[in-house]
Amino acid sequence: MKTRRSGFTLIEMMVVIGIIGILAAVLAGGYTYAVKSAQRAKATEAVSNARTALEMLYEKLEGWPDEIFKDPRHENFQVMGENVAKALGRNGLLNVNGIGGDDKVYELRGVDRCGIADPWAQEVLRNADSKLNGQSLLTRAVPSGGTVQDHLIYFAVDIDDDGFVTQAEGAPVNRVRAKVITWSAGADGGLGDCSTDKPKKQSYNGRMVSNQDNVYSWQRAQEVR
Ligand SMILES: [Ca+2]
Ligand SMILES: [Ca+2]
Repeated sequence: MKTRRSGFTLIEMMVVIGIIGILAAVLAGGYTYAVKSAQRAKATEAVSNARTALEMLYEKLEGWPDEIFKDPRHENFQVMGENVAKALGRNGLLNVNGIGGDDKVYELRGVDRCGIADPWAQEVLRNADSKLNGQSLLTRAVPSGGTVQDHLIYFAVDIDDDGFVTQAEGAPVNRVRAKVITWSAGADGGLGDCSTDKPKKQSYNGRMVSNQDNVYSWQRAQEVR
């Protein structure tokens, strides 16, 4: 006489648990991928808006204002910091809040709101106490890597009007056929080597960063090697 089985055997249970585990991993992976690509799309938009605003500034003033090259906090590299925000705000090209007020607080909030910081930093800035001064916001850590300062959008312009932005003019690659280029170091807040599409990690401020997550306003076809 056959005995009737009820319930599941241990092996059946283990198979089911295994399948649930695999499904969960696939779904979580898909979710992470979706979040990452949404962040990247936002960064591409922010970088492109920054480039357009700078191009419009050039058109409006028929040249580059000195102040965009002179940000006292970022002497040796070009980031879209407070002076750029001011220049764009004054010319109505970006909505910068609080200019003329307590500038250290409001300019950085303006930078946040008008998208001069990339999306990874904007998330930190949105949650930050607005009473902190600008300097301490700049050194605040961003979860995906680096500090807020590493996540401001970079720019370089065609200073000598020859139709190219070159390395000497601040481009991170040899030369690009453009009036203005802008870029973000990506989620990790460090540029890595921009001259190659090959995945490359390198040390930046004591941590490893990648060139794979960088976001550029130009296409590789615009580059002259
Ligand atoms: Ca040039
Ligand atoms: Ca990077």
